[in-house]
Amino acid sequence: MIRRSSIVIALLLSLGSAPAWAHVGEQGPVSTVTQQLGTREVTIRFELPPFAPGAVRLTISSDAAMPWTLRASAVPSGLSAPPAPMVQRELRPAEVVTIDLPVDQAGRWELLLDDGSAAARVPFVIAALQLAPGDAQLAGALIALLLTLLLGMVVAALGRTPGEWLARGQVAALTAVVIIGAQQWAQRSAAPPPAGGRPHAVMTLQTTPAALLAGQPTQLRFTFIDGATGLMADDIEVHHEAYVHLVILDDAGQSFSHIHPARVAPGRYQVAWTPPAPGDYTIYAEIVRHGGGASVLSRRLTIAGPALPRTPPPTLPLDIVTPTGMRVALTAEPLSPGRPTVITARARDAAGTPAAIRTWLGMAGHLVVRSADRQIYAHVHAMPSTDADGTVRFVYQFPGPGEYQLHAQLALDGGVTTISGTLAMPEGADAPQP
Ligand SMILES: [Cu+2]
Repeated sequence: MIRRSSIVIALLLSLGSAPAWAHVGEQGPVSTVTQQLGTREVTIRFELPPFAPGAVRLTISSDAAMPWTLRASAVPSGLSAPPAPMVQRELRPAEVVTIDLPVDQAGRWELLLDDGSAAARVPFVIAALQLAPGDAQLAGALIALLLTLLLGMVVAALGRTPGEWLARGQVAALTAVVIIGAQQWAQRSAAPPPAGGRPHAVMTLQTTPAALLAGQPTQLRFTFIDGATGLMADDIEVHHEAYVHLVILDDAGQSFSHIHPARVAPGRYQVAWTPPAPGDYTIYAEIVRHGGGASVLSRRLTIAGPALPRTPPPTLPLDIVTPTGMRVALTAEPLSPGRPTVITARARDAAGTPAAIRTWLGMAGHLVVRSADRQIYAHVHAMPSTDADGTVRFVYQFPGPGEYQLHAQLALDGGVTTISGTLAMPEGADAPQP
């Protein structure tokens, strides 16, 4: 009996090969990527098919103020030229278009986008349909066990003693379930855990032109290099709907840009930016590498040009009127060492009715905080509010005394509104409470 059972078990076990550690797609079936294409911010929502052949559905919108032409194509990763003519669409301001692009095989693909002058390549993965190793054997053994148990119940109900063959079958199926189940458990326990981190990335910055002048359109080109191997860091993941969140601040706290470079090649990103005024600036690039946490890399820039008379940034509380007639107020609780501070942005229309705040980059609001001495940099998010009262709240614990520059961003009708000001925590404030 034991010999026959062993043959059944061996047959069940021989149905599959050794397991391999499966790597899931880089993105889920639905994801959103925002990046700058030329002079406009373009948001692309990907809906990936569960398997190939199929079609990738793209829903594309932009903040363009003028009509523009978009061309799109999906190519297997590494192909430089699209094998088929690119799909071309004319987009009016605020128009949302849907494009279906065919994909005929599983694997790594790139979406090629261009507007006639600027281009971007966005990688995506079409998953191959497959069972986890061992799943088929385990399912087979469980079905065999179930069938023999059912048969045993039927035989018992008929008042007969189960035959020896039935007992052998039950023992074989039960043993197979135990062995395959234990193997599956051991394999999954032994599977490598998600990587605990990545080496640091190095960021280089080239500008065109090389010498920057206030008011002159400039191209910023970033290269991200793996700090341990020198290879291009092509594992930068989309986080908060973009690959690279670029925040550019001047030292005085008067200029603020939050833009998203387009991926143009593995590890390479590019964006257009026009320096608003002469002075010294810091560029902060926020990235997340696959298997690693978020990191912020920075570079200094000096912008030449005739000095402009500029007023220092105002101190909170603030109340501004946007070009579209919305009123936005920015207020904060008094700063207290060792305690979180709530900063509130409230938007109202001209009649005083709470304004609708749209989600932008997955969040109801963004707040960049930097200390005037440039030692502290923070990017704070407000969670989407469930009560539509035109208000978002940020929570931040200011780490020490000194002056802080704040830039809050809300997506209102008519675009993203930025409201900038300063706050100070006095020297010699009470020590943090334990
Ligand atoms: Cu961003």
